[in-house]
Amino acid sequence: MSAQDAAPTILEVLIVGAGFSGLAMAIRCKQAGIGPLRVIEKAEGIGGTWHENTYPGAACDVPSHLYSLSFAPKADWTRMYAPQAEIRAYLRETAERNGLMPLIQLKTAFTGATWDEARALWQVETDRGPLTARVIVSGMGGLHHPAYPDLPGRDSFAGPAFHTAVWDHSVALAGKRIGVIGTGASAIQVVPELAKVAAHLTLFQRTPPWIMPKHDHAIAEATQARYRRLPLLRRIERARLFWLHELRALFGFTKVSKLTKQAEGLARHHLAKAVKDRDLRAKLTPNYRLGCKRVLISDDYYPTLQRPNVTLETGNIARITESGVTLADGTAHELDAIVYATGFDVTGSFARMDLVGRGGLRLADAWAGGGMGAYQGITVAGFPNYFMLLGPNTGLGHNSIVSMIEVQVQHVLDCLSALRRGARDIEVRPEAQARFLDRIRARLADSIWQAGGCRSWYLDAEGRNTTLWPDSVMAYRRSARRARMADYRLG
Ligand code: N01
Repeated sequence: MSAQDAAPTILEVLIVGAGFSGLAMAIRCKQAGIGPLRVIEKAEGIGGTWHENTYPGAACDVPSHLYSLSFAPKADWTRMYAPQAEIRAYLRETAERNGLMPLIQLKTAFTGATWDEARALWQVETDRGPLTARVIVSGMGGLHHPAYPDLPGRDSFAGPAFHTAVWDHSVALAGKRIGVIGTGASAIQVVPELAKVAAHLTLFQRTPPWIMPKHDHAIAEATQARYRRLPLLRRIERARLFWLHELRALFGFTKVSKLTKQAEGLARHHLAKAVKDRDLRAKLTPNYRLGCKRVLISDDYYPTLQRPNVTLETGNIARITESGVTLADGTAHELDAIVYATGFDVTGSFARMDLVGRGGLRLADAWAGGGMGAYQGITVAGFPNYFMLLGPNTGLGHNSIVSMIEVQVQHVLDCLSALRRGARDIEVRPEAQARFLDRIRARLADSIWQAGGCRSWYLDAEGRNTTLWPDSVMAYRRSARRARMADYRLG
């Protein structure tokens, strides 16, 4: 029976999104015997970002054994950095193994929800009809609404043009003149793959990224077998990787420091080793502090830019035309296809949710003055029984996001326990939220994202960082893993 057929009248917990965070929450709820439970997912498959981002070369830039759920281990990751298809398969297998499939309703987009004070329930709107739930847990994340550049003439291009996050697999790009706009994490993965098949690839760079070596490699079958036989070994490997990444935050990489200079030296060395041509190297050298944008890792990006069929274009794009891209200086690049590797509308994707809480308060209005913000990045005063996984200020620049998700899942479970003990609703106290936000905003004031001389999706239109956690994962664990009931009001 499908989730729709089995529709209970009132769900105890509605989880939105069947990616890493939604699945983690569902597994933990199921293990705790919480129900009726439902997961709705707008896509036609499981995996969230790993279902949607299918561009050639898509892979994770966090090591596989770290980028997986601690309570759903996988011994046989085939590479140090897993390719997209393997992560998507892992998430599907995890859902199946934990009996989640009957609870997941695909092709169902959450469009909004209104708090019904009299019944202490959320009236939820989806594009497949309404639902009623006592608790909503959002596992939507922020990186799922593709951002397209606001360039004149964008619709006039005659050939195929699409975003990395919505790859059009019906378009054969082999032998074509391809233009790629953007040089972020998605671009540096897709460009080497496209360059292998393109007649010519022109990469339009506005800002060069800082890039470190990746050292990706296959994990030998003997190692996989050892991890299968000896789970303790795999756990040690995971812990080793965690601390290796965590050290960056513990040593102050969230600030401009002496270490920033040293890391920049390493990245420059990587560039100098890979690119001998002085002019090309100059174009690829960032003019802002390392860490201000996401630090990228790649072994094949710099070599790709030196292929005879690749051009790195650093001139400003003036417009898109019917036949390609024209620069501000008048240079015209004739193209057969354009790939937008231009990232995501993060702030917009949260604001787009039509969430109406207590007393008719809209989430967009609650955030209108100071920008997005939530207690522990998880819940907002005025929105009882509503929790976010990977909400504001809980993204990471230095470690696996999965470790943040696991902290948040535990926090939400604590809140759900309070409801199970008889409370009608649970809502964070405004003063606790204000204290939390003051604390992290003070830490963010001189962070590298603000002081590093760059702009990125980490910052909102007013230049506030409402996306990243300004400290280590361990600090977040201490702050958020257990829900302090003194910070909550139980109704
Ligand atoms: O997007 P981005 P992304 N004209 O926003 C350029 C995650 N991720 O999809 O730097 C010209 O980083 C823009 O230029 P600039 C990860 O969290 C993870 O690559 O603003 N260029 C930039 O170069 C990551 O941080 C993995 O000057 C324009 C690029 O487009 C996040 O997703 C893999 C432009 C956008 O880069 C987003 O990464 C992939 C314009 N008008 C992604 N507008 C993993 O491996 C934008 N740009 C886990």
